[in-house]
Amino acid sequence: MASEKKGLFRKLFAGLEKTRNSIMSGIDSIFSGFSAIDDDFYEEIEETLIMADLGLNTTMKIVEELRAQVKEQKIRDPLACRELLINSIRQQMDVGENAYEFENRKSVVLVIGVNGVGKTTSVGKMAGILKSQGKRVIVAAADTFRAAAIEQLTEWANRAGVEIIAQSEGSDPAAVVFDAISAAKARHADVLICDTAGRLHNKKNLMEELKKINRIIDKEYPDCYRETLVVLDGTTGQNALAQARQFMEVADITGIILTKLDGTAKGGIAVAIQSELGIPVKYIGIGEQIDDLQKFDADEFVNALFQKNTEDQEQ
Ligand SMILES: Nc1nc2c(ncn2[C@@H]2O[C@H](COP(=O)(O)OP(=O)(O)OP(=O)(O)O)[C@@H](O)[C@H]2O)c(=O)[nH]1
Ligand SMILES: [Mg+2]
Repeated sequence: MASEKKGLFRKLFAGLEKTRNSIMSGIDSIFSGFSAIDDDFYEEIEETLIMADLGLNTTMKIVEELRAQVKEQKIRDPLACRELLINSIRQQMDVGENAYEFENRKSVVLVIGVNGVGKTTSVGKMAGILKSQGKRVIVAAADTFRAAAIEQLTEWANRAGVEIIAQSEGSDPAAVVFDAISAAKARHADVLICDTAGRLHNKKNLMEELKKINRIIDKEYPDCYRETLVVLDGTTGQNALAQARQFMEVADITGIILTKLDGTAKGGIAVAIQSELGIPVKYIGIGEQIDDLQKFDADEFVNALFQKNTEDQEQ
């Protein structure tokens, strides 16, 4: 168990390399480059955090907290601020409850998000994780927009070793969900995960479709535990935050899946999402393989961001 945990951390650490390099090189040069804690020092820190996509509001909160701590503890040496800064970032990420209740209930997980963010991939990976925990999982191909989308999910279902419910291209997504719910009930599935389309002509259509799917679930499976996850592409930085806000307007979002953190220096967006939206990031994608999805742990995330070398990891 301990070694499995270590392995997961090593992967997270590797996945966050670009973000870490961008934040760390900036932060460390500030800590070593300043001999006194003054306004310039704080400004440099602000700039570095904003560059790493923590966002303006979150950065301001973090630096405010840092200033307060420095004053309270009468700290004079910039180097002594390093731990304080890390703790302040950690604090901003705390959204309290970060539950995975759906794993232990009869549940329906709706996976939504705009075009190309990694919905289908994440559905596949999540199915794989749950299946390996011994759960009975069904995935629903409710993205009926393109035949390729159904094929893609079928491949993922095979990889994960789970059942898939699909209809033909162009059929009504809500009808697919209806079928999938019947199957989930008949086969006593633990978790039903629904992939959806991100490629509708406009926002209104997309939102109408989500509403319709939600109505079907409420009506046909009223006692199931509901989870609605928005997938956001980490490489899009602040844009991801804007997308999350739009989905919050039309659906009860219970969590975020933040993907493609392996390819970006903008991983700080995870901090901004938790701090500014108050919605937990539940999973992060750190690669394209089936085991490249991790449950998100804010502490580990901050550790992986701020640890410098692999020796530190072994502790
Ligand atoms: N590097 C990396 N690539 C990812 C990750 N998640 C998804 N991808 C890639 O992103 C691309 C789009 O992923 P999809 O799962 O098809 O995205 P989608 O949201 O379902 O896209 P549409 O159905 O077209 O809206 C694929 O090439 C995936 O392999 C990740 O965590 N890391
Ligand atoms: Mg898709």
